[in-house]
Amino acid sequence: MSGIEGKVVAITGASSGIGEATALLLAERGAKIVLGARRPERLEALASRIEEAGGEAVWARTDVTRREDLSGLVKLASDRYGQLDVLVSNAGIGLISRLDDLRVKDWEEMIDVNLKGVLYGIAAALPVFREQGFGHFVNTVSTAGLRIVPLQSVYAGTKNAVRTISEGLRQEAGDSLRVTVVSPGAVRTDFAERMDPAVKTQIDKMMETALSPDAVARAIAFAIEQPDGVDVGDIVVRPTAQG
Ligand code: NJP
Repeated sequence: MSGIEGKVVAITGASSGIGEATALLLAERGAKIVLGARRPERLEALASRIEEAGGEAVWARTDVTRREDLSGLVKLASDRYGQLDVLVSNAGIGLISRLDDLRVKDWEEMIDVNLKGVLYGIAAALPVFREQGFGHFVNTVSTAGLRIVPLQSVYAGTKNAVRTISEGLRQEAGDSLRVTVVSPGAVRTDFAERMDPAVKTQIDKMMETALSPDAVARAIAFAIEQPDGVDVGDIVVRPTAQG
């Protein structure tokens, strides 16, 4: 028995990249997976892939900017599997640009997805975790918040807000709930697809040495598999070559 087998794990941003890799790894190790993202066709295909490999998965179209969608995702876990052990709040976007460009709509979108999306996850899962007497929040943040560089200030700000809230949550959580933040460095995913072409060239260069999303999935699995009394608080996973 691993510390993952039988756990019910809900994952936002499960339709691609780190979320998808995490779903596949945890399912392979015996977790029951509840998949959330906005693209149902990708979630349906991923759930089928997990089931064909002998695992268990359900999915719900989930836009993390809508509080009721997070409530629905958590309810799906409880209705289908009777509990929720872990919520991985992984959905995120990186619309990076110079502040001078005043891309205020992009700033707002990052706040809505990266910050408010995680808060809505906490609002949905915390009462359930309290009622159960156990639960684990895993929030995907970023090395962008550890080394602050031009273009990434609003993105890094949303991620560091989550880092701060996660630490406050950990302190309030008491001895029965666990809280983990995972900071990926450059990871080869669809993350840069929506970036401005000028910025994307810079990011594409970073992607030459980027990690496979499996590397982050393994870090998340490490946090989840620990015995109940062990809270892995903060994990940084970046390419050896990243500055
Ligand atoms: O990127 P990608 P990653 N509601 O684009 C979902 C952080 N990170 O795996 O809704 C719900 O493949 C989207 O699904 P869909 C990053 O900040 C990455 O790299 O169907 N879901 C997709 O599944 C993020 O927090 C790097 O479009 C929403 C997922 O989010 C996390 O890693 C570096 C949504 C994004 O998958 C996963 O990103 C780093 C919404 N409103 C931190 N909007 C990196 N890749 O280099 C988006 O430091 N999604």
